Amino acid sequence: YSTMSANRGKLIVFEGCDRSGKSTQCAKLIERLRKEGHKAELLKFPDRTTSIGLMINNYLANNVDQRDEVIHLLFSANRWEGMQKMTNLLLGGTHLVVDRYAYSGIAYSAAKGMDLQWCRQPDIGLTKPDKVIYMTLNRDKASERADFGGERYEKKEFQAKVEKIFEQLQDPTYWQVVNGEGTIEDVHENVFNVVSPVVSSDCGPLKKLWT
Ligand code: FDM
Ligand code: MG
Repeated sequence: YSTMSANRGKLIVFEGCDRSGKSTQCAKLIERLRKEGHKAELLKFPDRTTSIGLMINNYLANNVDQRDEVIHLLFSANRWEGMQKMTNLLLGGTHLVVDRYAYSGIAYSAAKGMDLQWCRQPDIGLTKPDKVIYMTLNRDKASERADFGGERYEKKEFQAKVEKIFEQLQDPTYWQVVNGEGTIEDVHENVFNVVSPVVSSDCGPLKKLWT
């Protein structure tokens, strides 16, 4: 078991508000890790390709409404249904770069006024990231980058609430804040400086949230 964990892939999660540059940086990081000879896969939550993901997509597109509790549990279930694949890849030595995870689940739901401790429960036991890169961007700069689309949650006032919750969730033992301002290349260098020591170290066996 220890041999397996010594060579396991690392779970790197990107979090942050909309337009902070997560998706761009995830793609850059994957490219860089592969160029340096690592096995690396990109994952994204919500994963809209599953049947639960399709329900989430319909909710985000405002095609259907759901009770806050229901959509919260669907987002969590969408992570749980990906857990076997993730575990297999990690134990097989593939690094995973994940665009959003359980922290988005809590931040967006709690920003609606839901109880934070209630929101945390369904994700207890998911694989714990080895590093969370929390991307920040001044909200005025974020709205300059591109217009928000029509999806639910893509509103400036709501994003401000989400940001507040993310700040409460930050855990300095495995989170690193990366400022999303600057060129894509400059931000990527900052990201890589954080990730590089993580992929080359022995992080021990996989751990679980929130223990
Ligand atoms: N979101 C994302 C949630 O509300 N809960 C979650 O658990 C996750 C993973 O879904 F507004 C929100 C965050 C965002 C929306 O995300 C869709 P993408 O990254 O724009 O696809
Ligand atoms: Mg979006």
